[in-house]
Amino acid sequence: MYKSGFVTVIGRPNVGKSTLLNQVIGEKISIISDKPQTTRNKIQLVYTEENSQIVFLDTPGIQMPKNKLGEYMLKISKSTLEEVDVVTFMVDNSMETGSMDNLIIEDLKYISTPIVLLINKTDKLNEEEILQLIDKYDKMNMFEEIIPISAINNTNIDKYIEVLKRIIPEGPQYFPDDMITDQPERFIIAEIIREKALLSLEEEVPHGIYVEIDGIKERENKNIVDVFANIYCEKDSHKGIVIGKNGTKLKEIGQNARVDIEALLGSRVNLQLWVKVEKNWRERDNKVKYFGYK
Ligand SMILES: Nc1nc2c(ncn2[C@@H]2O[C@H](COP(=O)(O)OP(=O)(O)OP(=O)(O)O)[C@@H](O)[C@H]2O)c(=O)[nH]1
Ligand SMILES: [Mg+2]
Repeated sequence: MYKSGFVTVIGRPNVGKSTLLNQVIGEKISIISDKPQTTRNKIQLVYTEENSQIVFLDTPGIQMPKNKLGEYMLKISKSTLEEVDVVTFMVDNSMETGSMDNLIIEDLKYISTPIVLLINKTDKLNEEEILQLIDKYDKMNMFEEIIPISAINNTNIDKYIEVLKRIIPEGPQYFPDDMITDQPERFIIAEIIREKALLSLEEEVPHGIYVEIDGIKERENKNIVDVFANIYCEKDSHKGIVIGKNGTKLKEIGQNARVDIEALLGSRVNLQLWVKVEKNWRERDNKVKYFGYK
């Protein structure tokens, strides 16, 4: 009997959803950073075994929207809840349930989809604290399973997969064995560049970044690929910050991104980055849509 199903992973920004899913599929597809709201789209990540296939949906962290981009992100995170076979709700190691977590929990009470709770970042907790947290969530009586994990250390992820394989229904293999994501190479390359920008930039600048791939060209007879990309920011003043003194910031972003893109493509890469300004694009519905968030 072949089993298959769709599993969405939701939770506050920064709890570790993308870290978990990269760990599960064993490749870095979803970008990760220590800044909230790293993931902006719904990304499918496919996990295939001999007798089962699980299609995971990585989603943007749920928070109160502050602009049009935020509204879009909230909508896609919530829209998956009723469409999937299992909802995974992830919280982190905080001993207090925050107000955003409480709002998500309220929403989850009204769905009929089975919910698995993952308590992540247990590498930061002792045994006693882990048991306390499990007990607290267990009393809510709404989770099919509660699993303490550490996404970064790969702790208990196998248990999570076992639980999912038990819950998902009999079904077909949706995607071929070797397919791990629905996202095109072009998207992953843009995301790698955005991740490196998140890594290198501080404060409000990284959240207003959008990366557009202008072209990917393989040079004839040479194992080298030219990648042309534009980094958009929201303000003129941000442009200077992204470029940095004597172009050092942009160079750092480019060098870090190139290493990852080379690993992804399996060839040498010549990466050309340009910085442009698209004033307050996150506030503008048509711009948010134009950039592909729809
Ligand atoms: N200590 C610890 N840190 C973790 C663990 N998992 C993830 N992190 C860190 O938490 C931060 C956020 O990780 P992400 O995977 O980007 O979180 P996310 O939930 O996808 O965030 P959004 O996309 O913004 O919603 C990163 O700095 C990770 O390295 C873990 O198990 N333990
Ligand atoms: Mg993420």
